[in-house]
Amino acid sequence: MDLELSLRRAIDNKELVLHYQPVIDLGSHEIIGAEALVRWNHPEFGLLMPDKFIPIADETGFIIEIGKWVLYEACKQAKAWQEIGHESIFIAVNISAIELDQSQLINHVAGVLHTTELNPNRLELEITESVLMQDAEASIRTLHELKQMGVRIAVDDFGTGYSSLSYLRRFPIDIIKIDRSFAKDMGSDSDNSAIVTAIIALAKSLDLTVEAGGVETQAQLDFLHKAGCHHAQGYLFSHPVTADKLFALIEQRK
Ligand code: G
Ligand code: G
Ligand code: MN
Ligand code: NA
Repeated sequence: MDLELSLRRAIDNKELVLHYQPVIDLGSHEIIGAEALVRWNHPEFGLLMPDKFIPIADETGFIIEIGKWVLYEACKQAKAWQEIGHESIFIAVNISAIELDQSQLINHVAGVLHTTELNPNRLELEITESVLMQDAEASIRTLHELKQMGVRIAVDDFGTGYSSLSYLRRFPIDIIKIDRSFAKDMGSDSDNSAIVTAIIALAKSLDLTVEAGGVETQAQLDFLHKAGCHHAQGYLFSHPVTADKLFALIEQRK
């Protein structure tokens, strides 16, 4: 069975689905947003996770089509949540290297915001630190165009790449997402605790919002709260879930 061939038909056959993982505000403990994470409901293999097909999609260029679909679905869903009473919910969407690199990205984003009527500042685009650094000058130009539309930019997997502080200052970014690998041992007397504390201080000195990923325990949450982290995500709050389940969680935590 050729995944590449069936991937081409996946969108038309409505086999792609989005799951949503909540983002929690550490001050209010409310759900303030969600990250859209794509899955492929494969007719033979069942629910496939992105690591099984995003690399193929990247190689074949099909990621452009998938990315367009994800952006549209995610913004439409965010608008729906807003219309049923959660006006300030934001949606975060992951953008891969190939998507960032193509000249149509700006037009796609503008088109989707127009069609869905989602407020641009309720859309957050997540780009990994290493992707941003591949061609830093080109990234800076693209990010400036996105910022001009009012979209917010998050640096994903922060701490795993090699961005220098001087570069970080030149990127027009809003949010730093600390990579989930740093959550391990957090709170105990470990290197990870020191790194997380330093990243939070750095983010604050640059006036950025800082979000921690991979939070699985109350001890990790307590540490982050004390360290002044703004937002968190992780299995402690919820795994990625369907849109309906996410809505129920939002209502529950209010
Ligand atoms: O839950 P999880 O297995 O969904 O996500 C694994 C990885 O796949 C994450 O690093 C995430 O950034 C990536 N990913 C998930 N959804 C998308 C998507 O819609 N587009 C892109 N480019 N990457 C995604
Ligand atoms: O790289 P990115 O942050 O875009 O991808 C999110 C990925 O992280 C998804 O695969 C998601 O399932 C996973 N994830 C989210 N929360 C946790 C967590 O608390 N622990 C672990 N181990 N993985 C998580
Ligand atoms: Mn992400
Ligand atoms: Na991440």
